[in-house]
Amino acid sequence: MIVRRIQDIKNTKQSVSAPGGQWVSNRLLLAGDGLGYSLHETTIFAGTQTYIHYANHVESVYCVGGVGEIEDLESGLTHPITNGTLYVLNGHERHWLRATTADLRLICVFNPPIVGTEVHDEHGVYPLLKAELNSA
Ligand code: 9YT
Repeated sequence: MIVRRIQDIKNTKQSVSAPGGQWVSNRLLLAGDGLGYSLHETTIFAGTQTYIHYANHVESVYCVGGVGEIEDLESGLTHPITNGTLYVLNGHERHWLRATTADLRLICVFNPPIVGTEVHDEHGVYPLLKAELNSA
Protein backbone atom coordinates (compact mmCIF):
# COMPACT_ATOMS: atom_id res chain seq x y z
CA MET A 1 0.00 0.00 0.00
CA ILE A 2 1.09 3.53 -0.76
CA VAL A 3 -0.07 6.49 1.35
CA ARG A 4 1.08 9.99 0.47
CA ARG A 5 0.09 13.51 1.33
CA ILE A 6 0.37 16.54 -0.87
CA GLN A 7 2.19 18.50 1.81
CA ASP A 8 4.98 15.92 1.72
CA ILE A 9 5.47 16.48 -2.03
CA LYS A 10 5.47 20.27 -2.09
CA ASN A 11 9.03 21.64 -1.90
CA THR A 12 10.49 18.39 -3.30
CA LYS A 13 11.62 17.61 -6.84
CA GLN A 14 8.21 16.01 -7.40
CA SER A 15 6.73 19.51 -7.29
CA VAL A 16 7.45 21.01 -10.70
CA SER A 17 6.79 24.48 -12.07
CA ALA A 18 6.41 25.49 -15.71
CA PRO A 19 9.40 27.40 -17.06
CA GLY A 20 7.11 30.35 -17.75
CA GLY A 21 5.38 30.12 -14.38
CA GLN A 22 1.94 29.25 -15.79
CA TRP A 23 1.47 26.17 -13.61
CA VAL A 24 2.76 24.09 -10.75
CA SER A 25 2.30 20.34 -10.65
CA ASN A 26 2.65 18.04 -7.68
CA ARG A 27 3.41 14.56 -8.96
CA LEU A 28 1.86 12.18 -6.46
CA LEU A 29 2.54 8.94 -8.36
CA LEU A 30 5.27 8.38 -10.93
CA ALA A 31 6.53 5.60 -13.17
CA GLY A 32 8.77 4.30 -10.43
CA ASP A 33 5.75 3.44 -8.32
CA GLY A 34 5.02 0.67 -10.82
CA LEU A 35 1.32 1.27 -11.32
CA GLY A 36 1.29 1.88 -15.07
CA TYR A 37 0.09 5.47 -14.71
CA SER A 38 1.16 8.68 -13.01
CA LEU A 39 -1.11 10.96 -10.96
CA HIS A 40 -0.59 14.69 -10.68
CA GLU A 41 -2.31 17.57 -8.91
CA THR A 42 -1.79 20.56 -11.18
CA THR A 43 -2.69 24.19 -10.58
CA ILE A 44 -2.95 26.45 -13.64
CA PHE A 45 -2.66 30.07 -12.56
CA ALA A 46 -5.43 32.51 -13.46
CA GLY A 47 -4.66 34.75 -16.42
CA THR A 48 -2.29 32.28 -18.09
CA GLN A 49 -2.43 29.99 -21.06
CA THR A 50 -0.21 27.04 -21.92
CA TYR A 51 0.23 25.26 -25.24
CA ILE A 52 0.46 21.51 -24.68
CA HIS A 53 0.97 18.52 -26.94
CA TYR A 54 1.42 15.17 -25.24
CA ALA A 55 2.71 13.34 -28.27
CA ASN A 56 3.52 10.15 -26.39
CA HIS A 57 0.94 9.99 -23.60
CA VAL A 58 -2.78 9.84 -23.05
CA GLU A 59 -4.05 12.02 -20.22
CA SER A 60 -7.28 12.31 -18.25
CA VAL A 61 -7.85 15.59 -16.42
CA TYR A 62 -10.54 16.14 -13.79
CA CYS A 63 -11.19 19.67 -12.57
CA VAL A 64 -11.88 20.14 -8.86
CA GLY A 65 -11.87 23.94 -8.83
CA GLY A 66 -11.30 27.16 -10.72
CA VAL A 67 -12.44 28.57 -14.05
CA GLY A 68 -10.90 28.05 -17.46
CA GLU A 69 -11.14 26.45 -20.86
CA ILE A 70 -9.45 24.06 -23.23
CA GLU A 71 -9.11 24.88 -26.92
CA ASP A 72 -8.74 21.69 -28.94
CA LEU A 73 -6.57 22.64 -31.89
CA GLU A 74 -7.51 19.45 -33.75
CA SER A 75 -11.27 20.11 -33.74
CA GLY A 76 -11.17 23.88 -33.31
CA LEU A 77 -13.63 23.58 -30.40
CA THR A 78 -13.21 25.38 -27.06
CA HIS A 79 -14.70 23.75 -23.96
CA PRO A 80 -15.26 25.54 -20.63
CA ILE A 81 -13.68 23.95 -17.55
CA THR A 82 -15.04 24.28 -14.02
CA ASN A 83 -15.36 22.08 -10.95
CA GLY A 84 -16.64 18.69 -12.15
CA THR A 85 -15.38 18.87 -15.74
CA LEU A 86 -13.40 15.92 -17.13
CA TYR A 87 -11.44 16.11 -20.35
CA VAL A 88 -9.51 13.24 -21.86
CA LEU A 89 -6.73 13.63 -24.40
CA ASN A 90 -7.14 10.21 -25.96
CA GLY A 91 -5.95 11.35 -29.38
CA HIS A 92 -2.78 13.29 -28.51
CA GLU A 93 -4.66 16.49 -29.27
CA ARG A 94 -2.67 19.70 -29.41
CA HIS A 95 -4.39 22.22 -27.17
CA TRP A 96 -4.34 25.50 -25.31
CA LEU A 97 -5.16 25.24 -21.62
CA ARG A 98 -6.31 28.50 -20.04
CA ALA A 99 -7.24 29.52 -16.52
CA THR A 100 -9.30 32.67 -16.69
CA THR A 101 -10.85 34.18 -13.57
CA ALA A 102 -9.66 31.66 -10.94
CA ASP A 103 -6.76 29.20 -10.67
CA LEU A 104 -7.68 25.84 -12.20
CA ARG A 105 -7.15 22.87 -9.89
CA LEU A 106 -6.73 19.69 -11.90
CA ILE A 107 -6.19 16.03 -11.09
CA CYS A 108 -4.28 14.48 -13.99
CA VAL A 109 -3.58 10.83 -14.86
CA PHE A 110 -0.99 9.86 -17.50
CA ASN A 111 -0.46 6.63 -19.36
CA PRO A 112 2.35 5.76 -19.81
CA PRO A 113 3.40 7.30 -16.51
CA ILE A 114 5.63 10.34 -16.32
CA VAL A 115 9.05 9.30 -15.08
CA GLY A 116 9.23 12.34 -12.86
CA THR A 117 12.56 14.05 -12.78
CA GLU A 118 12.09 15.50 -16.25
CA VAL A 119 11.08 19.09 -15.69
CA HIS A 120 11.47 21.46 -18.58
CA ASP A 121 12.14 18.86 -21.22
CA GLU A 122 9.12 16.66 -20.51
CA HIS A 123 8.39 14.85 -23.74
CA GLY A 124 5.57 16.42 -25.67
CA VAL A 125 4.98 19.36 -23.36
CA TYR A 126 5.71 22.80 -24.75
CA PRO A 127 4.67 25.63 -22.44
CA LEU A 128 4.98 28.77 -24.51
CA LEU A 129 3.75 31.94 -22.97
CA LYS A 130 2.02 33.74 -20.19
CA ALA A 131 -0.82 35.88 -21.47
CA GLU A 132 -2.95 38.59 -20.02
CA LEU A 133 -6.23 37.04 -21.08
CA ASN A 134 -8.36 39.77 -19.61
CA SER A 135 -6.88 42.35 -21.94
CA ALA A 136 -7.45 40.21 -25.02
C1 9YT B 1 -2.88 19.95 -16.91
C2 9YT B 1 -1.83 18.99 -17.26
O1 9YT B 1 -1.69 18.57 -18.37
N1 9YT B 1 -1.04 18.60 -16.24
C3 9YT B 1 0.00 17.68 -16.50
C4 9YT B 1 1.00 17.52 -15.47
C5 9YT B 1 2.08 18.53 -15.51
N2 9YT B 1 2.30 19.08 -16.82
C6 9YT B 1 3.34 17.89 -14.97
O2 9YT B 1 3.30 17.24 -13.94
O3 9YT B 1 4.38 18.06 -15.61
